[in-house]
Amino acid sequence: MAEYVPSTSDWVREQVELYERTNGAEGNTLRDTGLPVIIVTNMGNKSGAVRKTPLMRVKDGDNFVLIGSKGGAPQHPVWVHNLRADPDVEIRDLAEVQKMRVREVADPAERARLWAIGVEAYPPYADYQQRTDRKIPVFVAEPV
Ligand code: F42
Repeated sequence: MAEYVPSTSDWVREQVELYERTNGAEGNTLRDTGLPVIIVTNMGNKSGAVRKTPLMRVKDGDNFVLIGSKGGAPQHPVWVHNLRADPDVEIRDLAEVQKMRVREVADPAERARLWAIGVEAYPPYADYQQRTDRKIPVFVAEPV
C-alpha cells in the first residue's frame, strides 16, 4: 500500500490531520470563514505517494466540483496533474468517506454551469480567475 506523504504546506497538512483525527468534527471549514471543506485523497503521479488535498466543498447533486484555483497562482496546483493521471480518488465530507471518479470538465456549457456553482459556494474563485490568465481547471467527482 502506498504511504501517505503530507503536503509541504503546514496549514494544509495540519488541517488534514485535524479533520481526519476528529472524523470530520473539526478542521472542516476554511479557517474562520465557516465555509465547508472536503479532503480529496489522490495518488501522486510521480511519487506514487498517497496525497490528501483539502478543497472547498462544492456540491452538484451527488457530485463534488473540484476547482484547481490555488489562489489564482500562475501554475496549476500539482494535484491537478495527479487527478489527470489517476481519476480514482476518495473524498471525505465530514464523517463520510466515499470512492469517487473524477473527470476534467471540458465542455464550455458544463464548465460554465459548474463554475457558477463553485463561485456561489466560494466567491473568491471569481477573483482568483481574474488574477491569472491560467484557465483554472474544473473537475467533477462522481460516485463510483
Ligand atoms: N486549493 C485549491 O486549488 N482549491 C480549493 O478550493 C482549495 C481549498 C482549500 C481549503 C482548505 C485548505 O486547507 C486548503 C485548500 N486548498 C485549495 C489548498 C490545497 O489543499 C492545496 O494545498 C493547493 O491547491 C496546492 O496544491 P498542490 O498539490 O500544488 O500542493 C503542494 C503545496 C504540495 O503538496 N506539493 C507537494 C510537495 O512535496 O511539494 C507535492 C504534492 C504532489 O502531489 N506531488 C506529486 C507526486 O507525485 O507525489 C507530483 C506532482 C507533479 O506532477 O509535480
